Amino acid sequence: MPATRWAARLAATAALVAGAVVAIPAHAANPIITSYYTADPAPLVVGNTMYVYAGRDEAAASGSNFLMREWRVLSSTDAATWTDHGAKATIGTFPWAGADAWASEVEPRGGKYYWYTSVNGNGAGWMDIGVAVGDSPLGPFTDAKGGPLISDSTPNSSGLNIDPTVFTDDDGQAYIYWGGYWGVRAAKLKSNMVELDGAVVTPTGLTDYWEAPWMFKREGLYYMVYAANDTNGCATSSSYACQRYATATSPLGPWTHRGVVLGQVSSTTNHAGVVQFNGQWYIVYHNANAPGGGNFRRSVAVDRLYFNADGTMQKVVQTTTGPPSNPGGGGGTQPPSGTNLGPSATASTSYVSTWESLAAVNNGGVPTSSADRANLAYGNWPEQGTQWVEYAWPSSRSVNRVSTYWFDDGQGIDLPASCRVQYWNGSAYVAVPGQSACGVAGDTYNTTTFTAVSTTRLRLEITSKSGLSTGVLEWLAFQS
Ligand code: FUB
Repeated sequence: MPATRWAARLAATAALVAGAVVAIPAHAANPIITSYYTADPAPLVVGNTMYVYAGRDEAAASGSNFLMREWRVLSSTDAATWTDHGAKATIGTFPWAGADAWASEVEPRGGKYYWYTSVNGNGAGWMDIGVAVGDSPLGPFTDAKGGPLISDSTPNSSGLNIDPTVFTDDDGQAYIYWGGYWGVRAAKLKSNMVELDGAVVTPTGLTDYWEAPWMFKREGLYYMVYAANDTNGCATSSSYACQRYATATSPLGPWTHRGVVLGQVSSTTNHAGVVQFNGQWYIVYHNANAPGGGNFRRSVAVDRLYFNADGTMQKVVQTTTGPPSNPGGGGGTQPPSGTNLGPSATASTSYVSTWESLAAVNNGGVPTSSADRANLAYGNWPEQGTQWVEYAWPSSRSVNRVSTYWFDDGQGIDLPASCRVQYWNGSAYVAVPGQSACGVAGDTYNTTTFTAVSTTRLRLEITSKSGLSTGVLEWLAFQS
């Protein structure tokens, strides 16, 4: 957030509105809740539920600074319809703190949920990182430490100790990144989640970092999404911000900047979290779009996030509708489980219609029907007969199963008559050995199994019905 707005510190607030609130169904649109103002969302998926932890903006319409005293929780089982669980932590959760319930994030470990918060600790300096702990995603949460986890007295801490993001790697090591005023910092966390493990480091490569980091991992690659406020492709003025992102092959970097994933929003601040839920990727962020909203009266929004085949992210399309309902375990066919090598492959085809997109086949979309173009569609109209799509990897992959969700636009593109799977054996394309039937059913995943092949190229050969063309919404290729 722009430095000019940090000048005035808020008076300590006392009256805290704690916890138990009956769940209230919210509506399916952006912002996801408009009965009060919410900011700094942090999504967390537990089972079939996405929780969003968010601060509450209570500034008056004429307010010129933040008034934030509590953190709220919302949840959804379809990413479209939200339930408000009320305030599950407040400044009072931290007896040593006095004001400013700023950005937070919850990280699970060992059946407990650790809620890392930015809060004014009444000590030297201004903001600290606190941590509360609860036995469920909805708490109840209590102070886990009796004092700040990170403060101005932490060696090499940020110029402003706010905006924690906590990430746990596959080996169980947890990391915390945080910091405002262009000062990003990182450290390992001990397995107790309430102590730093070793020195605070200053990560490199997070170009134009301003604040609000969010870390996640996808297909072996680490991602850091963060707010920047430069005017070099990010925001129209440094009073506003965008979300840039960087990737790394190890959790403490070095990072490689990749570009802007979320453009400027209608509030000056820009704060986001990224999560995979029911097979699709979402970005949860805030703007000023609720009625009466503003820079200190922000509201949380959710939109779909798409990855390209090379792992880069497409720039988010900010909507007022929010994503379509994507329920888990009902209402839609879930993709088969396993390690899908499709997104890491380069796709090619014998033909793609200019208005369709080959990127559809491996962009990780989860169609709700064969007519669902929400995640793009590959089609080869007006070509007929046998066409193909292919995946290529830079080195051999061992594959023993594919699953295809066919596209049917009810016009010139129909379900195919037949299909078969081939691979490059080093000198020719040949049928994969022992393949089971290549299914052509609509509105579902058609899975074909075969004896594992080690190859750099896998091909799906598709033969149309007479007089029709064919298409694919998603093609999954599973590591054996
Ligand atoms: O909500 C207060 C502060 O504004 C957050 O900590 C920053 O990330 C920015 O969104």
